Amino acid sequence: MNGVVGHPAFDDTDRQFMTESLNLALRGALTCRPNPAVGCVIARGGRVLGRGWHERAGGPHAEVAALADADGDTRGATAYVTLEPCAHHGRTPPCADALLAAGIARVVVAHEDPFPAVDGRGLERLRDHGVQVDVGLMREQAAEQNRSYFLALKRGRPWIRLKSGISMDGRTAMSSGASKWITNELSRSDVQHWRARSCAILTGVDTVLADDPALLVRDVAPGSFIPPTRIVLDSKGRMPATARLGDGVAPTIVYQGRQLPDDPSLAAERVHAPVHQQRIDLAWVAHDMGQRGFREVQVEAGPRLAGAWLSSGLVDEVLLYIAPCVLGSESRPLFDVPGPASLAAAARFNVVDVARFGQDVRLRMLPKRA
Ligand code: AOF
Ligand code: ZN
Repeated sequence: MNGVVGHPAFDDTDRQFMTESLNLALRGALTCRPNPAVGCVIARGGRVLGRGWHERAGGPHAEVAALADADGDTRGATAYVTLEPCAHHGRTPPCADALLAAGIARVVVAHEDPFPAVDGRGLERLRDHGVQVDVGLMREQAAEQNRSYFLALKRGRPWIRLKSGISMDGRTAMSSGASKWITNELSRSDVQHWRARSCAILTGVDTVLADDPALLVRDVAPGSFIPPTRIVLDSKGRMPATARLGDGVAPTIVYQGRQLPDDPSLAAERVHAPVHQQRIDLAWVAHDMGQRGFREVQVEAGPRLAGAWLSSGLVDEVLLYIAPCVLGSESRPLFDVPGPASLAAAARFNVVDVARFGQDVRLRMLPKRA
């Protein structure tokens, strides 16, 4: 079916195969970074000839995997791809060329690829060779699926998710610092999946000194994800050499406000970061994490650092596990921040998802941006 240029018409078969491509993309979502998750279905006459997805950087792209799965006869077929096929020689050769060589007649794309080396060139190359290219089918779903990839290309920093477990009165720990446990086992297990999809888990040195966390991923099959880097913000150089984060089990980075000599007993990369008003510059850290190819970072921090991220305006998502218990007014708040000047000026969020884990409730929220 030919649509008006810029407004292609899609039918139910198109929607069915693009839905399948989006689902295929998910299979690589935990292993493909820093690349985007991409799925591809090759079909002809309503029949699927091949399926593929991008599993890991350096490995075949989704289109190449789907062509290999089709194993031969793909002349005149349609390829359904969740992202614009690439036109550049990266770690692998261009997918646009592979589709042309396979005699694909039509390519349906969910979302353009803003990667500078691609950025429309993939679509152009296909069209220049007489392939019908229809763009925009299930575009929102594709944008959501690779939201951190798109954000990183646009802003040069990762998607930042703030995660916390709180009591029903919004508290994260007793005044003594005790916090094991406020939320239940089911909630804490769910957190592991959010860790597994993160490129890094970030905390403050205060949390390291109080809890000595390992910030590893449990309850998720080893090998099914890339172990996230552990990050500590340490403005005054208080990171203890004996911290579990320095055990070498997963990579660790310490952003420190002071230039300190390397301590060989701590298996961590030390990065000297700028400090403003005795606090590490979070925008600088976000940019540095972006330079490292980090796409999604989960902040699991105490009230001061969580508050600083909130105030920075760099938080993209909040994941809150609420347990039905009361910790009282002496206990620690979620955010140590000055209150707004007026109710109208309060930071507000949209709740995009509510889930129950036994007696706990999980809220997923996105900031309302002015
Ligand atoms: C596609 N299909 O399945 C993916 C694409 O250097 P490479 O080979 O790792 O390529 C990385 C870039 O390729 C990535 O930034 C993005 O622009 C594109 N990803 N393209 O045609 C795929 N994963
Ligand atoms: Zn490609």
